[in-house]
Amino acid sequence: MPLDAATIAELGAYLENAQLEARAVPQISIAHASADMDDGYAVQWEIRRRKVARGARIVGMKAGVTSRAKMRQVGIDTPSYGFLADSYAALDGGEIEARSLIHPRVEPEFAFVLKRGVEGPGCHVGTVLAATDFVMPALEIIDSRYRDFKFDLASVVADNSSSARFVLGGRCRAADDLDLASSGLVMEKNGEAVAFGAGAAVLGHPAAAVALIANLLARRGERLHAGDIVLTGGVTEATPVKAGDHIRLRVQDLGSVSIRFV
Ligand code: 0L1
Ligand code: MG
Repeated sequence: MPLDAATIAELGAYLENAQLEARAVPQISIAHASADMDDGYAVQWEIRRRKVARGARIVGMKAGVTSRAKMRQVGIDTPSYGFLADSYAALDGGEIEARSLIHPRVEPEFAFVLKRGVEGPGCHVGTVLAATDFVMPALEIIDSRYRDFKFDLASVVADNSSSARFVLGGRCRAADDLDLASSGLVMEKNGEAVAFGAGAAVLGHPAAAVALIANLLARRGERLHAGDIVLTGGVTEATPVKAGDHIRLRVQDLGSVSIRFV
């Protein structure tokens, strides 16, 4: 039986407060063992509703767990989505206060910016490429609100797929100018290369992650919109960071993007 409306509201407040106070909490499935992925999305949309009611703008979406490396790291093999609020954006070459987060990790990603809305079901790589304005390199900073980064599918979906911050940078390029599946990337932490990969690690092609989000959104009668930023998910496993760390991502043909944790 799905979680009732009062429980969804309570869990939305529980997880959003944990985020705002940078405080780790037990995963929701401990108290709600029957919670499934749909319950998780109901809680995520409640968190989104709370933020929008307080004036937040939703600037796009993220795909989570779209590469084998990420699936192995978190022990979940079902991709998911989360939303990006305006306050999650950090400037390329800028700083993020580590103490505003619980236990941040950074992932190398591609960002698509859409010029047209994209709607499922039946959305595919071609639909996405035709609707894409440009592609950029992106760093996603994830921060599970759960103790020790431990969760199951329902819990992580409820927690907005660990969404916390993101940084866009480098060059904006038309997607059809690039062979994104073959695009290589290197992520450096404090000048040392810590992660290597190529676009194909993300569901065969990063645009497939955008299509996946559109198809999942369709189940709720929702869609991606013109102007949305869409992060396609970590190409490699996520790297833990702390105050003092500097991360730079270099992507073939797309330049670099960096952030410092202070
Ligand atoms: O962006 C991601 O792939 C994260 C999704 C949630 C799982 C995690 O926190 O690593
Ligand atoms: Mg990610």
